[in-house]
Formats: sequence, structure tokens, C-alpha cells
Amino acid sequence: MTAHQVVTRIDGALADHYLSLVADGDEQAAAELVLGLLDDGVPAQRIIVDLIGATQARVGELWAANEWSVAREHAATAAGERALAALAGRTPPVGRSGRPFRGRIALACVDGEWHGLPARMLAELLRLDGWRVDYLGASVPGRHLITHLHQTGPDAVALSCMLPTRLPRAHAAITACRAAGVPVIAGGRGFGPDGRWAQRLGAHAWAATGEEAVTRLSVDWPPPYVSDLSPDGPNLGDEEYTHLVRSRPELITTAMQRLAAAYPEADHYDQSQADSTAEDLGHIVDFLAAALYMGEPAIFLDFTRWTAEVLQARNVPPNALRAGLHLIQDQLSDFPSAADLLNRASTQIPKT
Ligand code: B12
Repeated sequence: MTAHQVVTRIDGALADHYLSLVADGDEQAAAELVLGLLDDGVPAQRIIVDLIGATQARVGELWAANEWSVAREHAATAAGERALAALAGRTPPVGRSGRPFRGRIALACVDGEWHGLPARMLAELLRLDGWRVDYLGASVPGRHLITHLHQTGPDAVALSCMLPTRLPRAHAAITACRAAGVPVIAGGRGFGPDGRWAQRLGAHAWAATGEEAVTRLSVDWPPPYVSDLSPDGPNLGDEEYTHLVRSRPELITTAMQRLAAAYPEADHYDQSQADSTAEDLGHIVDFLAAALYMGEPAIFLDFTRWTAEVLQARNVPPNALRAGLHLIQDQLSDFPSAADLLNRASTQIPKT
């Protein structure tokens, strides 16, 4: 593709070219390509969704299939962030054109949620639609979010959660926003298929994509204010959930100490393999805790199924994951729901 070619739509060849730039970590070229598209008249919304967003999804697939290292994924994500920032710099906010804003929105990722780019994309889409957006960034602790609400009095909070493990924190944030009288629109795949967990946590609305959120907020916002949390709310404070959260460090340390006995290949692990294993055990505990909190086995079973595939792509046999599950399960014999879930996860992993 040459610099002077006029491009009016995003097709496969262009997407491949952009992917090759971010694959190379070439932030500058990625940003230039995006600005060139804007100059050629491609709407900013299409660039955000069909190019930057769609490429991120491909980046995820390449990492999961072990074709890309974590470092390469990080560099590509950084290039995507730079391209988005370049685009934002070229499209001034409505307020500067003299037209009034539609309203003001505080947009934040849930505490512990580091997937900032999807939320940043949403921020730009909302801004392009005429909202004043306060983008608070990744991992925003609930108390800081609430302080911000009191200082700025927005019309809505948009809360992003890409990982189900952050749902307990999302619940706390949504509850606090409701108490402050600000309606919440939730989004991100962490809220489950069709956003089914968003409503149970008390969110006023949910949208699958940034564009859907733009439509939702432009046609029927604010929603009728509902002061009570839905009656089938999650098991906040459930004894098993609380135990898992409190004993997380001990569960992982004990599992690591017993690992070589349960899975002899681990005896030869180098430091980085041992670190990855400890990290994976942490994810097992976190997803298990989230599944118990929400009373949703699928949160844990989907995670273990996906982890088995990711490990397989890295030549780690299913038995390694099964051993990890058993090592946690052995420490939870007094916790029937947790033990049952670990058992179910273990039986669904392929034998070889
Ligand atoms: C880049 C990336 C990262 C980067 C994030 C950097 C950054 N600055 O964002 C880093 C390296 C930090 C990362 C870390 C992890 N990641 Co990651 N990551 C990704 C990846 C490849 C891309 C994310 C992205 O930008 N997607 C592009 C956008 C467009 O996706 P989107 O979901 O369609 O976004 C739209 C909607 O979600 C919606 N939306 C988003 N927020 C909101 C909010 C509101 C209010 C509304 C209405 C809508 C809305 O609008 C967006 C725009 O249309 C995805 C794979 C993927 N396919 O998405 C995995 C992915 C999200 N990661 C995953 C995981 C598991 C992890 C880790 C746990 C990995 C690990 N083993 O350590 C950690 C956890 C970190 C943490 N605590 O947050 C999983 C999550 C699985 C799950 N939900 O159970 C995914 C899906 C990979 C997978 N399984 O295929 N990750």
C-alpha cells in the first residue's frame, strides 16, 4: 500500500497491512496510517471499530495460539493505543465547535481491570457522538470513582469489565454509584454472554459494543431510576467466596510446594516456568472465587476449558492443569461448592 492511495473503506488487505505494522510494534506508522484514512474521509468510528478494535481481537487470537509472545502482544497493543490517541487528537470535541455537549459521562475500568483499550475506544466513540467524557483509565478503585462523581456530577457512569474475576469489584462500584444517584451503563465481556451479569449486579443498562452504547445513551438515557438492587443479587459475603479470597496466598503457596509430587515434570521447571505456574494457580483461584460469588459455574468452567487450549498450544499437557486443579481442591475439602466445581472442571479437560 502506498502513501498516496486514497482509501475509502477498511478491507482485508488494509487490515492485514495495519496488523503487520502493529505486529512490528511500529507505533508511528500505525498512527500515520490511521490519520491517512481520516484524511481520505473514512469515518473515525469505522477506524476505531473495524480497524483498531478488530485488530486487537486478532492480536488476542495470535497470542492464544502461541504464535505471538506476550511482549509482541504488548507492543501491538501499545501501537493500537498510539493510533487511537492520534485519531482522537485530530477529531476535536463537540464543546470546541460551540455546540453543547449531550451530557457528561465518567468512564472507568473496574478496580483490578487492566484492559484499558476497549474502554478508551468507547470513550472516543462517545466523544465523537457529542458527550463530554471523563476517561478515568484502567483499574479505578471504587472510592476514587465516587470522589470523582461528587466532584463532577456526571449524567452517567460507564463501567468496563473485561474479566469476570473483577465482578465482585464491579458490584461494589455499581452499588456505590447507585447510592450516589448516578445511573450506570456496564459493558465488556466480563459481564458475561449478553451482559447477563450486569443487571444482577444492579447496572441500569448494558451494551455489547461501543456503538451499541452510543445508541443506547442517545435514545433512552437516563433510565428510570430504580433504588433497590435486584432481588436475585449475587451471594455477596458467601462463606466459601470469603474463604477463597482470604486464603488465596496460602492456597497457591501450598499448591506450589506439592506440585512436583503431583506432577513430576514440574521438578525440572526453571524459574520462569515456576512463575507462570504460580500465576496460573492464581487465576484458578480468582475465577473459582468469581464463579462462587456470582453462583455461576460457567465462569469457572469456561475459564478452565480456555486455559486447557492455551496450555496445549504451548505444549503443556492437560494433566498439568488437572494436577493444579487437584492441588487446590485438596485444600478445600470443607468447601463443597468449590470442591464440586474443581471436580467438574477437571473432568471436562481432555484426557490427552
Ligand atoms: C490486549 C489484551 C490484554 C492487555 C490489555 C492492555 C490494554 N491496554 O488494554 C493485557 C496484556 C494487560 C492483558 C492482560 C490480561 N488478559 Co487480556 N486481552 C487482551 C486482548 C488481546 C485485546 C483486548 C482488546 O483491546 N480488545 C479489543 C476490543 C475492541 O474488544 P471488545 O471486547 O470487542 O471491546 C468492546 C466491548 O467490550 C465494549 N466495551 C468495553 N468496555 C465497555 C464499557 C461499557 C460501559 C460499554 C457499554 C461497552 C464496553 O466496547 C468495546 C468497543 O466496542 C483480549 C482478546 C480480545 N479478543 O479482546 C484479551 C482478553 C480480554 N484477556 C484475557 C485475559 C484472561 C487476560 C489476563 C488474565 C491474562 C493473564 N493470563 O494474565 C490478564 C488480566 C489483566 C487484568 N487484570 O486486567 C481474556 C479474558 C477472558 C475472559 N473474559 O474470561 C481475553 C478475552 C483473551 C481470551 N481469553 O481470548 N490483556
